[in-house]
Amino acid sequence: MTRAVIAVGANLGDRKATVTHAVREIAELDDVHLVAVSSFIETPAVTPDGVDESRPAYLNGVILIDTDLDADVLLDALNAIEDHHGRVRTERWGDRTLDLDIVDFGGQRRNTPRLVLPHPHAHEREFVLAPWLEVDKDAELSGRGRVEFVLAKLRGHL
Ligand code: A4P
Ligand code: MG
Repeated sequence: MTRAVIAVGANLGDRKATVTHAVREIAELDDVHLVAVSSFIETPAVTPDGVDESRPAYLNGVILIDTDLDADVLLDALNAIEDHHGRVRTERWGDRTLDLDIVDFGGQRRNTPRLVLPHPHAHEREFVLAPWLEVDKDAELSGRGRVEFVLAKLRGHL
């Protein structure tokens, strides 16, 4: 059994309905047990060029699961849920009805074209770290340390 952290984001359509359905669909996957769901917060869109207030804002949150699936099988299942919500991949970091990223998978490190673990941008994203910390006070980001401190550093408190 592996504890995994999944970041959920949506910035198009009925965002609240989409994230609610997505969480339910993940919870209903075989070999997945839903452990916790964070609050969902409204966050300005981040693009490779920085924050872009002209784009629709995101609703972001994090869920914790325990799973017997391998990380790449879990990713397939998450991609299928994204597709089912009408996600169309056009531009990188573009607007999307639903984005499901594996932030952490039992602390594993992986660097393949399909799957990078932990998620390469997790440490620089308050909209990932804050909800994660909310559901796990002892959260650790592999290679970066305690999420509490990574978040404090990001906020300029350390
Ligand atoms: N992939 C590799 N590692 C992972 C992983 N750990 N979890 C691959 C999920 N997918 C992973 O992703 C491209 C490919 O990444 C996938 O095919 C998968 O095999 P994608 O979802 O198709 O494209 P993307 O999401 O546009 O690209 P990328 O680089 O994954 O972007 P991010 O990091 O997902 O960022 N602003 C706010 N406020 N809130 C957001 O949630 N999200 C993004 C997307 C940009 N700006 C945002 C937010
Ligand atoms: Mg993604």
